[in-house]
Amino acid sequence: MIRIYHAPLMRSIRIIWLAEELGLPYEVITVESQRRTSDAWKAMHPQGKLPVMEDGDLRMIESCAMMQYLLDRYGRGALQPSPGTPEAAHYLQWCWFAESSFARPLGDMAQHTIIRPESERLPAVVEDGRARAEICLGAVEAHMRDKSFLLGDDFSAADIVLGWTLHLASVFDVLTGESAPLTYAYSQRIHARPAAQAALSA
Ligand SMILES: N[C@@H](CCC(=O)N[C@@H](CS)C(=O)NCC(=O)O)C(=O)O
Repeated sequence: MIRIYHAPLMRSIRIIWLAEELGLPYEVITVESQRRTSDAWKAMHPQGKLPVMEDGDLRMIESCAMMQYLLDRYGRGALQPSPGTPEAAHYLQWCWFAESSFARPLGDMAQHTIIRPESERLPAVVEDGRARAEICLGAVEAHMRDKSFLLGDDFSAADIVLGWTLHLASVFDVLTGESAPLTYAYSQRIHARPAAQAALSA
């Protein structure tokens, strides 16, 4: 059984969404914020973060690595292009962009608005994060000009990776119908999928 350690709004949404798309059985374990500061949780995740995923004896941190594992182990070629092809190059590029470029400034915004205690929050970091996130959003908006999904006509796991990032971007009002209309419509479209709805309500 795949076990997904989860809390609302967190990247564990990506793993639940993918498991739903692939029709995989899984169990969600909700981890309250107090538990994440415990030594027991730090033994599960070295940074005390989420998500954590277990599949039998295997335990993983890093949401995109978990997704790639599930695709390779159970996906039978679904939701990702064949490795080594130009399509796979773009697939990898957008997965990495969504996590290592776009999610980073949004994470800084989250740290300094929600996560850290009020006394440690720096408004300048939030504003800087917003400006950096807007540049990333601009790149997605330009890309979506002639596409239904990141890779063209077909939905892929890269849309799930970016889907969570866009969800966070909407929470912080970086992504709106005015700021990036094409990306907004794309985000609405992918989040209307039953698998995304199941993940968002987990
Ligand atoms: N690159 C990591 C990022 C993990 C991460 O930042 N997780 C966030 C939730 S989405 C977290 O646990 N934040 C709480 C904190 O930083 O205290 C991944 O993709 O799994």
